[in-house]
Amino acid sequence: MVGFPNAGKSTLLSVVSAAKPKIDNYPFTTLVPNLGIVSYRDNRSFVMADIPGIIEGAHDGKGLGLRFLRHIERNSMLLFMIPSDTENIKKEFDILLNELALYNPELLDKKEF
Ligand SMILES: Nc1nc2c(ncn2[C@@H]2O[C@H](COP(=O)(O)OP(=O)(O)O)[C@@H](O)[C@H]2O)c(=O)[nH]1
Ligand SMILES: [Mg+2]
Repeated sequence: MVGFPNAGKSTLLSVVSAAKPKIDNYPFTTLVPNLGIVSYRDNRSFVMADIPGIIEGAHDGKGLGLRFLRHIERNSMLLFMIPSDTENIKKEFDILLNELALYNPELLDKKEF
C-alpha cells in the first residue's frame, strides 16, 4: 500500500489481516512497514505491506522518504490509497507516482491498483 500519511493504510491492513498496526489520526504513526497475511478463497494468501506514508519530496529524503521508498521495491503490486474526500484525487495520485518515479522509475513497471 502506497499513500500519503493518514490515508487509512494501517486501518485497511488491520481489517483484512490479523496484523495489529498502530492506527492514529496523525502523520507518521507508521515508521516501519507493517506486514499482514491476507487469506482469500481456496486457502490462498498473500502478504500485504503497509508502507509508511510518502509525501511530496520523499525521493529527496523528506519525511524519511528514502527509507520508505526502499521498501516499495520489494512488492510485486502497488495499491495506491487515496481518501475519497481528498480535494484533488488526481493531483495526490500524480504526486505519489512522481515520487516513485524520481526514486526509481522501475517501480512504475509494477502492477498498480
Ligand atoms: N472516515 C474514515 N476514517 C478512516 C478510514 N480509514 C481510516 N480512517 C481514520 O484515518 C486516520 C488515519 O488512519 P491510518 O490507518 O492510521 O492511516 P495511515 O497513516 O495511512 O496508516 C485514523 O484516525 C483512522 O481511524 C475510513 O475509511 N474512513
Ligand atoms: Mg499507518
